[in-house]
Amino acid sequence: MATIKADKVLPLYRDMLRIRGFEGKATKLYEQGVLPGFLHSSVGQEAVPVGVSAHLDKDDYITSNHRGHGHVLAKGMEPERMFAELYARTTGYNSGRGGSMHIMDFSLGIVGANGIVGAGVPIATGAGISFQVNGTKQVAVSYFGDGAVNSGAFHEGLNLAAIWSLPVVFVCENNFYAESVPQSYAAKVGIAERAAAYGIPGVRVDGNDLFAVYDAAKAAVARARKGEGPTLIECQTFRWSGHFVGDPGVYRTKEEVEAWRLKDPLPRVHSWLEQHGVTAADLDTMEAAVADEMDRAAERGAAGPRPDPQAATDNVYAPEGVARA
Ligand SMILES: Cc1ncc(C[n+]2csc(CCOP(=O)(O)OP(=O)(O)O)c2C)c(N)n1
Ligand SMILES: [Mg+2]
Repeated sequence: MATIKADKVLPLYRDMLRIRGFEGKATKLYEQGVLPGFLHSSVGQEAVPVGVSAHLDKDDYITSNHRGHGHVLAKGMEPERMFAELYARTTGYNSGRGGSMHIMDFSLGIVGANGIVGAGVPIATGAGISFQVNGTKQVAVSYFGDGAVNSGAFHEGLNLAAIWSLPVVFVCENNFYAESVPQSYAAKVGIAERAAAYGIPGVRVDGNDLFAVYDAAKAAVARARKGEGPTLIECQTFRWSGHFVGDPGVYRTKEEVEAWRLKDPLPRVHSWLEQHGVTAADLDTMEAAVADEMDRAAERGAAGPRPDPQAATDNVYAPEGVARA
């Protein structure tokens, strides 16, 4: 039974629509060849960051991974500056230097997406140490995939957070594949079960069910804020696209992908809202407004200036005269 109140669900549905809208627009632009780099779409996984971020304040931190557009949108990033970043424009969140996989904004508590699988896990643990030392009530969330749980960084990050009861929530988006490798091939034990090895709670939820994610995250964030330590949440979900946009995805059957598309997280919330008094017309209006927002954001994002090639090494080397420790 979901603990969420009806008036809180509408903005969460909007957040899910915005993630889907952003990914859809970015995918189109990438396929047209106008966005540089690689693009990893999170379509199909929208319920996870929205259900988690519902419990986070602006000064809480998140670490993200290569499939992170949803994580950062749900934490408060604006699509226009995100598109500018994807277009490598100076008006992007990181002056066009980070791109999709290294986008960050400290003022929003987004301390980094990360292209290195598993690398965000100990960064969140480190944030947890700083919150504990400074005596704040902040919480750090680390989002990572099923591919990250077999990395050393995952083990070290969870173990340290566990022994020091750090305020961290570890959120695994188990979409059953790491590139082409099925999760069942990569490990003999389940993901939530691993929490027992660290002596912390581990829960497995339907990651396509906003309410299930919301409830699990609520408990985990509350526990972290009370100083009771970390939780591992395994959210079972699926990415509809290939690993990256353009991946032919020969390692999955059409039937498997289709079965997961039928478990689309968005219509579930749509039906719930209709059952709780929101009209289909209002939802249509919201959907159209989000589509329009993404079109405008992409257009404005693309309009920013390109970086000056002369500035390529700015922020790479310390200025002359700065003493080295
Ligand atoms: C340390 C490291 N090893 C390998 C890679 C190459 N790589 C990029 S994404 C990826 C798969 C990640 O899978 P998962 O963590 O399940 O996330 P998903 O793509 O499914 O969201 C791999 C192996 C990398 N970026 N970093
Ligand atoms: Mg995966």
